[in-house]
Amino acid sequence: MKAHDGMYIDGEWRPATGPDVIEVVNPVDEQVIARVPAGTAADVDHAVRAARAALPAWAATAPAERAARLAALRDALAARKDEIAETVTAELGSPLKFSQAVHAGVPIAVAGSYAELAATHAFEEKVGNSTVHQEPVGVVGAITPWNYPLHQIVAKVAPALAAGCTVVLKPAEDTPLVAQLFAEAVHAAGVPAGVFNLVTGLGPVAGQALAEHPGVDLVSFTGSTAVGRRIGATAGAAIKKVALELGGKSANVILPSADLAKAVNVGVANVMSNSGQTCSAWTRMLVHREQYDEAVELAAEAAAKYGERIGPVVNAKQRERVLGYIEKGVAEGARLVAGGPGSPRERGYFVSPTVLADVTPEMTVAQEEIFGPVLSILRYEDEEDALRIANGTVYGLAGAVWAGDEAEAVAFARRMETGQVDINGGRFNPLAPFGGYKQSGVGRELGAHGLAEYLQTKSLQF
Ligand code: TXE
Repeated sequence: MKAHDGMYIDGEWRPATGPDVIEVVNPVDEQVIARVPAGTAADVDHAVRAARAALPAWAATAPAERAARLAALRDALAARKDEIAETVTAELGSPLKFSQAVHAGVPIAVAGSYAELAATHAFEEKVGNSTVHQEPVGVVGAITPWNYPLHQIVAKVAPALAAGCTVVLKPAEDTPLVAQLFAEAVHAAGVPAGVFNLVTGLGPVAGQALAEHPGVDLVSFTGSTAVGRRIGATAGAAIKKVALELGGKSANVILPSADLAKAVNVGVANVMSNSGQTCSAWTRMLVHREQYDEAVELAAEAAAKYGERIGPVVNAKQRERVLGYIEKGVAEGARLVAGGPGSPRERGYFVSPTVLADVTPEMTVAQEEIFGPVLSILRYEDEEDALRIANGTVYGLAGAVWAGDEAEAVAFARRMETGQVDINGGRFNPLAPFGGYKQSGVGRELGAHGLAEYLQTKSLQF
């Protein structure tokens, strides 16, 4: 695939300062499909300087002008929707239909939502004898993962631009191609030079340099808890703002009054989608003991149907990690009812859609994020027990509740320690804030709450 051999800095593609490259591998056939430059601390420094230089003018633009640029960005992405889908399919391995609907469709919708929010948000309001101004935080360092590669970028860059911030993006090393395409779309949208900058590179090199750069005012990170903890500590020491979107171990609570077959089928689909590489995936299904055996049977059938329909996981390391968790689950006493740790194909980083039954709350597979197509089904005695299990991990990112009566589901959802809950299935809403309770993170993405992360307030008293 075609790739730029430089960094997008100050409105142009500039040669990288170092000789190192990153090989982009197609996870379906393990072939190298492109090479992109591995950025150095010097590249990061150039990008941060460009973003700082562009900040005063961009921060001073009228919100309507920023809204117009974001609308142009949405249109530029929409015009290249097929290319986005093909690029994500090539570097992430997801089926093309899914790439079109989700990997391309969702970020286009999110970009559009910020075009509207930039136009309608009250950046200034009167409070008694004061006016309160919302001003951009400054230069944003955005570090994104590979699982929803374009969505993760847009969910940070669009609100940052809407707020009047400038940005340096360090995308995941596994999926840099769609990030380069995004930079082209930003350029086509007429966003001024320096407002958005892209440095491809390795996490511990370019990512760390960006997180530690004194010219960055806010670090927005999505990825592993281990790296997030480090970035949070670095930001804390520098008294720098930070937004962290980390892992999850979300509960799918099926109350006895629910439509069991529907809840199980949608629950399985939710976990297998994107080969399980979704931080908000409902990886723990909680079923009442009297419905447990039926639910396990339904889930095993549903998972078996996925067979060849899901793509591989992103790389060999993730595959080993996921298979290791399946083995550990079985070793700790879980019962394998679908899939397993074997290789479904000779080539590619595939993992069979896997269902583990008889999982108990203290097992590793019920506590740690697996990030693969693996569902754990747990048994509960009564509602209080279900709530204890649902809230019994260090995470709190998402979840689901199913009940015959919506009000019953809502009452349960309100007691869950988690940032987002789908009621009887739910539907994606690009305006709904997304983010974690507990160790799932700090801050929110999407909608007005996502915009607020990139704003700071100043009050003038009269
Ligand atoms: O994440 P990393 P990995 C979880 C998931 C997965 C695990 C490992 O459980 O199995 O994390 O994935 C950059 N300083 N999630 O290893 O390393 C890196 O280059 C600064 C959950 O891929 O955290 C990439 O751009 N940056 C998740 C980004 O951090 C650093 C999505 C994420 O990579 C860095 C992905 C450093 N020292 C993984 N080291 C979610 N919440 O959606 C790495 N990076």
